[in-house]
Amino acid sequence: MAFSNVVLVSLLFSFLSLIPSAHCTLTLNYYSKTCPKFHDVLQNVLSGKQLTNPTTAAATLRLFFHDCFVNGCDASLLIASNAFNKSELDADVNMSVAGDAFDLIARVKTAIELECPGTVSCADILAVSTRDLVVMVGGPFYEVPLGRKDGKTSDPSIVDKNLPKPLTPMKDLLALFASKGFSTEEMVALVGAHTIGFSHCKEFANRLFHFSKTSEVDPSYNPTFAQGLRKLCQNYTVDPAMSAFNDVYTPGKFDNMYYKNLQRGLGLLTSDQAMATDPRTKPFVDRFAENQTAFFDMFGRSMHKLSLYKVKENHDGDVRRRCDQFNTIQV
Ligand code: HEM
Ligand SMILES: *[C@@H]1O[C@H](CO)[C@@H](O)[C@H](O)[C@H]1NC(C)=O
Ligand SMILES: *[C@@H]1O[C@H](CO)[C@@H](O)[C@H](O)[C@H]1NC(C)=O
Ligand SMILES: *[C@@H]1O[C@H](CO)[C@@H](O)[C@H](O)[C@H]1NC(C)=O
Ligand SMILES: CC(=O)N[C@H]1CO[C@H](CO)[C@@H](O)[C@@H]1O
Repeated sequence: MAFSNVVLVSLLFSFLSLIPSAHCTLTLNYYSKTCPKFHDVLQNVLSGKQLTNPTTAAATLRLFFHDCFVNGCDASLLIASNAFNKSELDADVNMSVAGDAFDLIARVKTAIELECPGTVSCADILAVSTRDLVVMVGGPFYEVPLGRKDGKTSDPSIVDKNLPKPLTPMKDLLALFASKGFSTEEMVALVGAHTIGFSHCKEFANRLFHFSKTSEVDPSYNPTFAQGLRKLCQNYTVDPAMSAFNDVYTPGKFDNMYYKNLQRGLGLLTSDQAMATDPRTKPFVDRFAENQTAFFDMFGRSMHKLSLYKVKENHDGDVRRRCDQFNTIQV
């Protein structure tokens, strides 16, 4: 009896996985015939760029996250505003550090257009570049199925409500991720991306200066860390470029140090630090801090899932000739 239940359950699961889903035609070997050198060409550009500009990996990872969360992984965030109307990019909460990422995608696209014109989408280039850069800085490998098309619209009015902010309350962060199909554990793993890269002072200055009536700095900061940040950010209003590493100990390495930092009050953003105390997220922070393999497994799985979020296929999209412009300028 117990045995047949097991068989039934596993049968049910295999049926469930046969139900066609939105991303059923994406495949790992999508370009194997049409652009066999896709991955070699991309790797070549990537490693050169990351070597000369070590901030590229973090910038690209963040760009990818924002592109996917705003109407799916369709490279619509790469569209530049034109004389006629504004694009998503214009509305994005601070893509100011992302210059390296845009430059990277443009370079990869140029190299790939020479090899196989009109074949590889910008959305696929962004998805694979992100994965390869994560691996390059020490993070986990995960499969990225291919065949995404590039979006035909880029709407600035939907950006804001689709992206999390440092002061978004935890219940709203959880709801935002849940609305896109991500569990609490998957959210905690994805935000582990903050193990690389940096944030501008204005994103956490509220925690450093006049935090509350009773406390100048946010008491959930480690006090020594807070004093260091106050020094670093003292001129941030006149020099808005001032910024701090998201992971103070190993800023350029993709590892689980981010979660260990949270346990010691070294989380940079309000939303980072909150994950270490909120009872819904704390168990995952503690597990990822303890066990890097557990983090890497969940991060890889969640990134794979993110890379499939609301992808456009076939006639829902294009293969853009340039990643920053629609093929026909729309007026
Ligand atoms: C709770 C949700 C999240 C919030 C509130 C948040 C917020 C932020 C903020 C404010 C910055 C600093 C931007 C700047 O000053 O230029 C940042 C940086 C960054 N975020 Fe997030 N983020 C979240 C989740 C994620 C996720 C899920 C990913 C990727 C999977 C991600 C990847 C990054 C990366 C890599 C950077 C560094 C960018 C760079 O160095 O250029 N973030 N984030
Ligand atoms: C411009 O407007 C059209 C029509 O509303 C829209 O489809 C397109 O995404 C908009 N953005 C850009 C940058 O052209
Ligand atoms: C802030 O500005 C003051 C006065 O211009 C300067 O002496 C100091 O070095 C600056 N601090 C930082 C961290 O840039
Ligand atoms: C760490 O996590 C991995 C993956 O979840 C698991 O297989 C392993 O047993 C864990 N290691 C420890 C020491 O708990
Ligand atoms: C939407 C938003 O907050 N944009 C800001 C991002 O940062 C730059 C420079 O710090 C500001 O000029 C933008 O207004």
